[in-house]
Amino acid sequence: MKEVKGSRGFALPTLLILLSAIAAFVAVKTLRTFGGFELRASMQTDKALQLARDALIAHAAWEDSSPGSLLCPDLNNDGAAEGTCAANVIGRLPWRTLGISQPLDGSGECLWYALSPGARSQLAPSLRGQSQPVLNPEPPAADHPYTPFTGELTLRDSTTRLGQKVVAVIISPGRALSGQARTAPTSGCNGGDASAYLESRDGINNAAGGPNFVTGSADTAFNDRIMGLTSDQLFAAAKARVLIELAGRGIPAKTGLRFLFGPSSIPSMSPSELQDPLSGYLKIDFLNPAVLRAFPAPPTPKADEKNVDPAIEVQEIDGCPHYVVTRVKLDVYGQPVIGTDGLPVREVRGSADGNYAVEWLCFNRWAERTQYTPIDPDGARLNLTGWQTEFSIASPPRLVRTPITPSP
Ligand SMILES: [Ca+2]
Ligand SMILES: [Ca+2]
Repeated sequence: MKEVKGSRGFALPTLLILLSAIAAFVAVKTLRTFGGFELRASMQTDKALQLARDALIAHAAWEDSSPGSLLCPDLNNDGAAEGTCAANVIGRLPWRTLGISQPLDGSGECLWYALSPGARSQLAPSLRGQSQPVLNPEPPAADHPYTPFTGELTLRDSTTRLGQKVVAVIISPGRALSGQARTAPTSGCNGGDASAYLESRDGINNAAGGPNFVTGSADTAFNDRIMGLTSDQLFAAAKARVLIELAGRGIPAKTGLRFLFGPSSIPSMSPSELQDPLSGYLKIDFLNPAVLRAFPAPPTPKADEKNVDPAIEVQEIDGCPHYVVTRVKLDVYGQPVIGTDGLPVREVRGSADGNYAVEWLCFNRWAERTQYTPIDPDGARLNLTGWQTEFSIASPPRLVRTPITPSP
């Protein structure tokens, strides 16, 4: 009994100490696990935002409307971008159209996305420099002013109180906060409108669709995290595409300057005649029929009873070519209208379908911002800030990065 008593007397404090130690261990472990969970969620959000941004940049570089233009958000929650969208709409990231696996933030939510109205790829290249911004971030030539494209959205950091111009924003909505009712997923993402996901801070409501957005540290009233896509990031990739289209593709050369220098171009041009002697930039007249033939043109449209003798013609807008479809004008009886010259009168039916490099190169003023060096006998070197390419009739363009060196 004594032994038992003695052992019980020893056991109780030991047990208490042991229990306290276990409690402390569990508390520390729980805190660590919770902290680790938060950290992992935050890293997952960063990863999703970066994947989305990279995919948008890659898509914009190969956008045929104008390199650097961006696709519309997904407005009906099916993962695919809408073909057209109004200015300042916000929707979900169109991950299916971007060709990536669905990026989810640290709380398992789909990402939201909004873009500059002037960056929408639905806008015809011929509107650039007219009613829509020129999609070119480089400072303009003195004789042809435009505003270098920096994006029309402003992303404010509520912590630093600094704002920056961005072309697009990608938003991690975070978990639902008090008052936000999200519905069950119907097609991959949870349902509900933007206000069920995005909040306001500093008088800026992220759910409003822009042009102002706000990011900052999370609390109980705000947990959106936004990554901006700057013009610099966007065009670092898009400029490489511009140089490839200018130089020309195919072996043997089928398009671009390489075609223009070659024997298939009638007349062919000599590399030395395309340099502006004063500025060293590329000097090319995109309205010159030989130059037009060096770039893909729309196919001749099909004829029917309303479209008599349809043809592709070039309309000049501000020194640039714009492809339109023309046809014979018909009177109310369906008979050709004859002009004073005795020939059928023609009318413009509308813009030709599709996007053509010769249009977006000209309307976005890329040639006049590209440094050009002829290389004998049939090649040249092109430079845009950050990129260089050399090519000849036989050699397709080889792209080399040219880092910006600090000025002395
Ligand atoms: Ca859609
Ligand atoms: Ca939120």
